[in-house]
Amino acid sequence: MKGASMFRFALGSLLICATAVPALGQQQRVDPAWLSVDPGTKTARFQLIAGLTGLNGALNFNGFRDGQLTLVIPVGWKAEIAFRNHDGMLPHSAEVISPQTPLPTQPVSPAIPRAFTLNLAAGLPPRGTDVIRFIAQPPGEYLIFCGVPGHGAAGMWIRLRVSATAQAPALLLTPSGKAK
Ligand SMILES: [Cu+2]
Repeated sequence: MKGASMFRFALGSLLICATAVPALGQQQRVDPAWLSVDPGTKTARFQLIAGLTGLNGALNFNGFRDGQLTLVIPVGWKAEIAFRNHDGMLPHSAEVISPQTPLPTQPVSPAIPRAFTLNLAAGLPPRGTDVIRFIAQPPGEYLIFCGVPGHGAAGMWIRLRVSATAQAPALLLTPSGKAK
């Protein structure tokens, strides 16, 4: 009797492991090539790839949704974000906005001057590109958000931290969650 319940316990643990492993396997990895850093000119160059994978019906940046990826840039550095639409179907765009709940369903004023792509609402078509350049300031938490109506609110956003303490730009995995 005792042995049987122990066996069931062991079996239960095995089943949990068996289901957990594929879920972890699907976790998008950070590609170090996405971020390049020029300390001399204090420039952070980031490849922002809309619809990199099929996650969330391709409503993702670099394979991440709902804030699962955070781009950290030290305050005062130059940000150069090369946006590319990898989604073969839908248009996408990107803008830096303040964290807010609920998330807007249309483009809003960017939280940092010049931190937005062309055609925010209509989006850039498949294979479309744009480079946005801005100075990372003031310090704080921001979202990099797709402005095509409904996309950002459906999870198409990652985080940007303009940091007063970080010494260098970085890409961090962060828990998915509410914008604010
Ligand atoms: Cu989009």
